Amino acid sequence: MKLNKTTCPLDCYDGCSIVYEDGKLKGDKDHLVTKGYLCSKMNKFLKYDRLTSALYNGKKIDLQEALKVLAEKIHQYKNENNIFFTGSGNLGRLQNMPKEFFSKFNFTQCEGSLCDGAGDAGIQEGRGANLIIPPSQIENSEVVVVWGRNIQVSNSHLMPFLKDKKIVVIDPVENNLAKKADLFLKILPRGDYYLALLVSRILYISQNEDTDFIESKTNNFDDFVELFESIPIKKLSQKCDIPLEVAWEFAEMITSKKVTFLVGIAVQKYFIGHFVLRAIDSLAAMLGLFGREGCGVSFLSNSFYGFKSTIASLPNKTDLPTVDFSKYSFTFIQNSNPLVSMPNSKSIKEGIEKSKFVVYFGLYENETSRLADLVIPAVDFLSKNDIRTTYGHEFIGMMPKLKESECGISEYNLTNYLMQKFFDTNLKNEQEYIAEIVSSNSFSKDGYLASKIYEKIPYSDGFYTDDGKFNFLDDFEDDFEQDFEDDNQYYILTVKNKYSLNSSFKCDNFLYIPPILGYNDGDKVELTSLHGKAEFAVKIDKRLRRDCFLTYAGNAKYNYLTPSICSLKGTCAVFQELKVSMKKIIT
Ligand SMILES: Nc1nc2c(c(=O)[nH]1)N[C@H]1C(S)=C(S)[C@@H](COP(=O)(O)OP(=O)(O)OC[C@H]3O[C@@H](n4cnc5c(=O)[nH]c(N)nc54)[C@H](O)[C@@H]3O)O[C@H]1N2
Ligand SMILES: Nc1nc2c(c(=O)[nH]1)N[C@H]1C(S)=C(S)[C@@H](COP(=O)(O)OP(=O)(O)OC[C@H]3O[C@@H](n4cnc5c(=O)[nH]c(N)nc54)[C@H](O)[C@@H]3O)O[C@H]1N2
Ligand code: SF4
Ligand SMILES: [Mo]
Repeated sequence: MKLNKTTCPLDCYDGCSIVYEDGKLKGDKDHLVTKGYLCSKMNKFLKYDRLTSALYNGKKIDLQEALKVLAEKIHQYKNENNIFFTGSGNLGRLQNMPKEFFSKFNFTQCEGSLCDGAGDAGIQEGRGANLIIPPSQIENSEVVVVWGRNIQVSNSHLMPFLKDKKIVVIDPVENNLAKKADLFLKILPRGDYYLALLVSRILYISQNEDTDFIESKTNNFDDFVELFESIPIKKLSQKCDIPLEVAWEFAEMITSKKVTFLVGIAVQKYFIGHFVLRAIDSLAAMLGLFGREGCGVSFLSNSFYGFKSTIASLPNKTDLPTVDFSKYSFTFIQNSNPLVSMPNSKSIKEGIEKSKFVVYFGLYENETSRLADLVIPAVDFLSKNDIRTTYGHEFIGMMPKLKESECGISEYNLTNYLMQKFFDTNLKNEQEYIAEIVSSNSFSKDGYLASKIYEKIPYSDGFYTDDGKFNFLDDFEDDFEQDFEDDNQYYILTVKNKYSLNSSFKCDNFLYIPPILGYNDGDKVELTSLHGKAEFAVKIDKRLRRDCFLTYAGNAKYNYLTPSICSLKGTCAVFQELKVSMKKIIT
């Protein structure tokens, strides 16, 4: 790799390879997947306003002073309950570096996910390990089913790989890809589990299942059949709001073809999220779609699968989606904006306010940094050494240091400062941490490093379960609807936006509603859920179903409506496990 190449650090499927030249970021034309172009966020990355100074009680202080305050406060609270909270603003593995220090002081870390944990848990139950289909394999598919993933916005570098395929889109929103698709299923939000069962049932009725694959490579098929036969077919159709004839058409399109299902996080932002991925996997397994060229189900992978790192983890754990900051005396928040990105913002705000001393370590001023006692600016990915993997393709991204930074400090240097101050010792060299990750699980592919797991077609040697076989879904429970009996109740979506990356960059705070409700752009409304209230300005959006509203991730109000609970499996936040009622605010 040339020395001026690096990788986009942002939490995104694409993990773009970047060339840094003459102070500018450009796409790397040699990279097989990301092919020489960057998205608008990365093109403007160097222009966004940054934290330029450390702050203590709201006043600017010198970085060295800030580090001294940090050390004093750790010393002061070292025998109390303390937490290290980190997010995904930068996906570099060395973001974990401070754990090397905090592990020596009994700090707590969060376990679980704000993102893909529920789906990941479902996939692991069926397949034993959550692997993607590499884009080079997607290229060999005949039919691509885009299921709750907004490819053009959240995963745009995959678009060229979908050329000339039959496209099916399953989404409550008629986005641009849906408009051009061969088949569009405008599904009821949270209906994906039922659709997967409905289509499985149709395939079974029409005897289109792959009996050889089922017999030799799977367990529990009979239980799966019993499960989808236990719900009347009409009810399955109602629960996803997809007419039977459309479901038949979909079943026909995916029979005896090379089919890839590209599944996004939206289908699993629910309490039953793990069941949804298991049901989609079971549908695919019925068709024998695993371990074959151009076939399979690709969700967000566990991209670190097979890799090893010796960076410490912390002795105490708490569930991420429901973390209660008020329990901790010293709170260290890094690489995240929990006040906007965590569910139930009201309780997060109260918790952070109650914690005795809060440090914010990040790149940008934001809702969370404004609540912190001490703010420490980080340096960006160009000014530190790191490495990342990504959940959208098999390549590893090296992120060497390419320039000095005028302000801020890296996670490695901050940790090293604390190690010296408290223990008079140094961390091992950062290149050693990186080298051990690389050597644990990589191979050379087209001039780049890739995860060894993808040397072969995923699952071509069997599944990663105890007996090497796929486990069909065999049980299910769901009592969501019983909480919502009156009609003034709408589903509400929170989806990714082109111009923001979660709560970073240019966020959109509008509430999008369907035209049929008779509102106008700019009207002010109050939404109420079982968990909270929030006010929004409205925009009319013709792409929406009549029973469904939409907001974008990073909307500063949305999480005032969401529940502080974890998914049934996978310890995942459930950002769409709610319905809302709407009231116009008369001014
Ligand atoms: N530009 C941009 N790209 C990003 C991000 C970003 O913030 N901005 N964030 C990154 C991150 S952290 C992640 S996790 C990924 C996630 O990216 P995606 O997996 O694409 O997830 P979402 O944007 O949440 O939703 C995708 C689609 O699902 C639809 N949808 C919503 N609810 C349902 C449902 O119940 N069923 C079905 N079938 N569809 C539904 C939405 O309308 C939307 O079109 O994107 C990454 N890429
Ligand atoms: N309403 C709603 N909430 C959501 C979602 C949603 O769709 N809707 N999506 C969820 C998902 S999928 C995810 S992944 C999470 C993401 O949630 P977060 O991980 O909180 O991500 P961001 O909100 O983008 O905040 C990232 C912060 O990291 C900091 N940062 C960036 N680079 C660096 C660095 O190199 N070093 C340090 N120290 N800091 C850095 C920046 O200051 C930035 O403010 O949000 C979840 N929350
Ligand atoms: S945010 Fe995603 S699409 Fe944009 S440059 Fe980074 S990896 Fe590529
Ligand atoms: Mo995410």
